[in-house]
Amino acid sequence: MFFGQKIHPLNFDYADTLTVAGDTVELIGRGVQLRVRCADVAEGCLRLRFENAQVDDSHQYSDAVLPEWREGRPVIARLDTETALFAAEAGRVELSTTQLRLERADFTLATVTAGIGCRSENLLLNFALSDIDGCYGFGERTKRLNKLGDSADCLTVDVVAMFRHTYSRDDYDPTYVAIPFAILKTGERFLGLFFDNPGRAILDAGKSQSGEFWYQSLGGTTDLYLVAGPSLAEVTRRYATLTGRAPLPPLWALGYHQCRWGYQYEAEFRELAAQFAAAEVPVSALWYDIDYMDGCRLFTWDRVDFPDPAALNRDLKAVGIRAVTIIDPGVKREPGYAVYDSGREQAAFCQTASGREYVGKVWPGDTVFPDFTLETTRDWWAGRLADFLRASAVDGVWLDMNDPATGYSRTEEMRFNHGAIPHDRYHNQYAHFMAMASRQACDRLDPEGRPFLLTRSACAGTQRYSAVWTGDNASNWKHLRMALPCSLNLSLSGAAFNGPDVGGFMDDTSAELLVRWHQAGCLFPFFRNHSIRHSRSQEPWQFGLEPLVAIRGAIRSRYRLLPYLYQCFFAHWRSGDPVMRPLLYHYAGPEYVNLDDQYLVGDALLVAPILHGEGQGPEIVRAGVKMQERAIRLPPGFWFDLNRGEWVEGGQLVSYAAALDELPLFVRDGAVVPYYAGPLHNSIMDLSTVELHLFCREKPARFEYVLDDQETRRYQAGAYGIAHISADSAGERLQVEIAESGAYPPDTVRFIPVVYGRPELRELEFTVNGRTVIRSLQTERREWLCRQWPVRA
Ligand code: MIG
Repeated sequence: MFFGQKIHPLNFDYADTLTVAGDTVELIGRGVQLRVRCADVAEGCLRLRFENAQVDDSHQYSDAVLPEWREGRPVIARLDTETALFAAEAGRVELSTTQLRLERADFTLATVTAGIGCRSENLLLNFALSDIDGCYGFGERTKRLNKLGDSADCLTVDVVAMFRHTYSRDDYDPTYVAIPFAILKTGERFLGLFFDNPGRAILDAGKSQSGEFWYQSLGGTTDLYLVAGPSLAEVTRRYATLTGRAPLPPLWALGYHQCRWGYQYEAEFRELAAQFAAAEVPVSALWYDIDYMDGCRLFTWDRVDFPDPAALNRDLKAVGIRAVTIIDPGVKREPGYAVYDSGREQAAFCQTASGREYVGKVWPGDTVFPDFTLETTRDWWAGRLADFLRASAVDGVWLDMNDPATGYSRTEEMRFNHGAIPHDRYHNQYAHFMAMASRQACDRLDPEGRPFLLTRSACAGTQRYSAVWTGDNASNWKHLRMALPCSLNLSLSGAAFNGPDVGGFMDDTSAELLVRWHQAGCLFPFFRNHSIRHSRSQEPWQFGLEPLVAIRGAIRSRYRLLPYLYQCFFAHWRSGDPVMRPLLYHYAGPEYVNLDDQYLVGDALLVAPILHGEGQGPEIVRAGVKMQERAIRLPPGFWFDLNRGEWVEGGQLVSYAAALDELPLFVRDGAVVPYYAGPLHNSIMDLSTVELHLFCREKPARFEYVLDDQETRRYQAGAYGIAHISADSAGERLQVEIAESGAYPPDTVRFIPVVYGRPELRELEFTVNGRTVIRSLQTERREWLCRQWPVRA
């Protein structure tokens, strides 16, 4: 089957009889023998299991759903004339021979008349899209935020290697990540459909047939989870409950990362650290791409280029720069090479149907692939990887080529469990199990600390083990533009910790593109500059002073806002709310349905980057300065423009012109933004003093600031506290109260208020854990994006 092709609904077979026995409904017809069962899983979440008798193995291979929800409470089916009824807690399901109907107080969804079909081992679920006016999720995708009228092939692929001709386009499909999750919207009510089947599947939201939503699986057992809203936030949170949330990363991983394919010598890394220092640009990690290895052999270093990697990495760490190395799954097939030999001894590698080691061809030449689905292999891998990380003082793991990429060697020959399990059962989950095994390595290395892993490929649930980057993009404006909806949908699909290659990976970037990409990307959950070998270098200083100043401004803004970002990650871990959100996450109205050229970070920051270059869109010249112009949708209420230092009234589309060093960035009225005001020393950041930027024009502000050690996993055992912050103003006085509670020693963080209020505010009453200080508000000047404007502290 080619990409983009679907199975015509008329090529499916449909049932004509239905029987009910206990919790099982059976649909039978020519070419159809389908068992359907229903279970209440979690609150607001029910599962319909579709077992097609023509699939020779009905085992559910997916690891997406957390173990605690896998069983569920079976719901007994009742027959009512021709229709089977499941009265589940999370909704009422009606099933006839060819039709499915779900009813909840807040959402009704039904298939079309011929809505459930089978075709050998394929399954079709065909929902009527009546009243549906938006569709989101779909994992990592190109194109726009709203997937109505779009389709997705859920098959993980090394995109550029397989489809060279697509690489600079912005409409290719598939991608590196497969998450068959769709969020449907009708009016202001949402419902999630998670088609849990790790095999290849197609989601088609009215592209091939308008008014119809097709789910087509190409094999295996499908569990359809209905994930209740009614709000988008509730759907997203419930999906995160079901499949897991990203654990907290170490603080350094939220900083700026510098990567490039082609960094090759120890001296280059030392030079980079010096250049960052000279340019006064903070950087939290330097990355080693494949060139560090000895002939691309895993867990080795080229000892000519890197005589003492551990010493190098320790030196970097001493100045606050962490080291991350790329780790590919492919092991060089070379008798005598210890990793190969020991893996072979353990029967750790994937095999063909007849039990030969499956061989692919990737960077090291002939390559074998660990079968990460086996616990024994994960154990072996974790040991090897942990030893490597320890010996070379590496802090983070970058998992690439795990789609899996096998070169010219046909991937389907790669089977699992010693050749017993066909490839497609685990194809989309290859990276997932690799990430699981690699996280295990980090756990061994440091059972107390927080690992940082980044993966290219992923499926539903992989967020439990690793962050995701969106793969090989290109240095062009279309790809910059596309990065926003792509990361937004990925965020709605559970992968909260994600981001693109900033600056663009392939082709040569330009000064302007590099600047705008840093501005657009500096508040994404993951922020890394990366480029392909032989392309134009794109470190922040590569294009001279003016671009450097602008890029530095964006990067420094991120560091200033790091405490806020950290809180967003903590909030994600607690509630499942993504870090990066489309506006429709918080605002109701048709104007937000397709809005994807601006985004929110948490619920307070609105980022509306410039996404076009000179000569490509509206621009003006003001006082001799060239500016790019765009429209910004500001939701109702007041917004503080952090770029210009002034309040703007929302509820309107504003036109905004931004010079090269300007990023349109707004904070909503009623927000508290924790801010780091100390010295910028790469990843070294002391958060024992935090400024609280209080945006209180008309609205009271509320915030829960989580207090924890920012380093260990003790938070998972509840070792954190919460500082409940409230700010209310009356007349000339602003009253700020902080009350700490929970399992963290009180008064360990010193909070300093910084007020953005109405002009008539004169006095601040500041109470921390019952102690009150009253003082008058004075004006001071502050740096933000390298601009100066007054605030009151
Ligand atoms: O075939 O390691 O997406 O980030 O620089 C290319 C080299 C392999 C693909 C990754 C890219 C990385 C590159 N890798």
